Amino acid sequence: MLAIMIKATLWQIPGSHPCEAVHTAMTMKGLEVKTVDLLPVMHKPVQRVMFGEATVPGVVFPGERVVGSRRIMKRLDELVPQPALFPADPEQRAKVEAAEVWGDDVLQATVRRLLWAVARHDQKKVLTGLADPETLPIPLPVAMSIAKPMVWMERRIHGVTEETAKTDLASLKGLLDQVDLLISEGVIGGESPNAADLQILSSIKLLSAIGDFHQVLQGRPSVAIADRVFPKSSGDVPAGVLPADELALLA
Ligand SMILES: N[C@@H](CCC(=O)N[C@@H](CS)C(=O)NCC(=O)O)C(=O)O
Repeated sequence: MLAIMIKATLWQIPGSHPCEAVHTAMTMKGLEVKTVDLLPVMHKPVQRVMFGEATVPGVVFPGERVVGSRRIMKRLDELVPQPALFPADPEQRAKVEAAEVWGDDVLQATVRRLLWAVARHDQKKVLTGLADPETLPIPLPVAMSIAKPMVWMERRIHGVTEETAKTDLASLKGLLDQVDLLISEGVIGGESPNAADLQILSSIKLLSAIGDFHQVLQGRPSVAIADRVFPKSSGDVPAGVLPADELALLA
């Protein structure tokens, strides 16, 4: 039988964890993927016009536009059932869906706030370490010239304050323990990544790009699985951006 390849365009911020999750899911499903690469902050008006919501990822499928990583994962499974992103068994499916919701609402959001919290100490070091010149929509020196207002705006958009930075740093170990628990229970970490794997491990992969998080991540099974599911580098921000009092909160 002749398989028809579905063409779809992912509107993304390169390196954004939910965008990486969706990109990997689209590739797993064998879609022909094009990307439109946007800059943080500037993506908001673009996405609002394109998708009616101001966030990435958004996907243009033939004849329809879907925004939000969870909605996109569900739609992908309807359009191309194999390999499945959700288990057929209802009990297993419920567990994967619950883990996916936690991965989106709690882990993804915390990792995003942490990223901008770390960046507030050294915008250039963090953004240079995360940027991939191949997918950056503008030349790196131009991006660096607007790094400070960009990080300030992102902190405002996501409500990153001195208080949230401290609370999030102190909560990270517990969140990573929760990921380890999901692996030990077999909800994530199986042979073929499910929607919860993609949602959760894309956050772990982004965290692992930041040197100051290496110690709290060290030896965790989630790091090796994230590297398997997302083999491409997520960047390299040298350790030493966080001041000692904030680093201590990770212990
Ligand atoms: N949790 C949602 C939203 C993702 C999200 O917040 N993406 C960030 C970039 S990583 C964004 O677009 N932020 C802009 C905003 O919140 O207005 C999803 O997984 O699709």
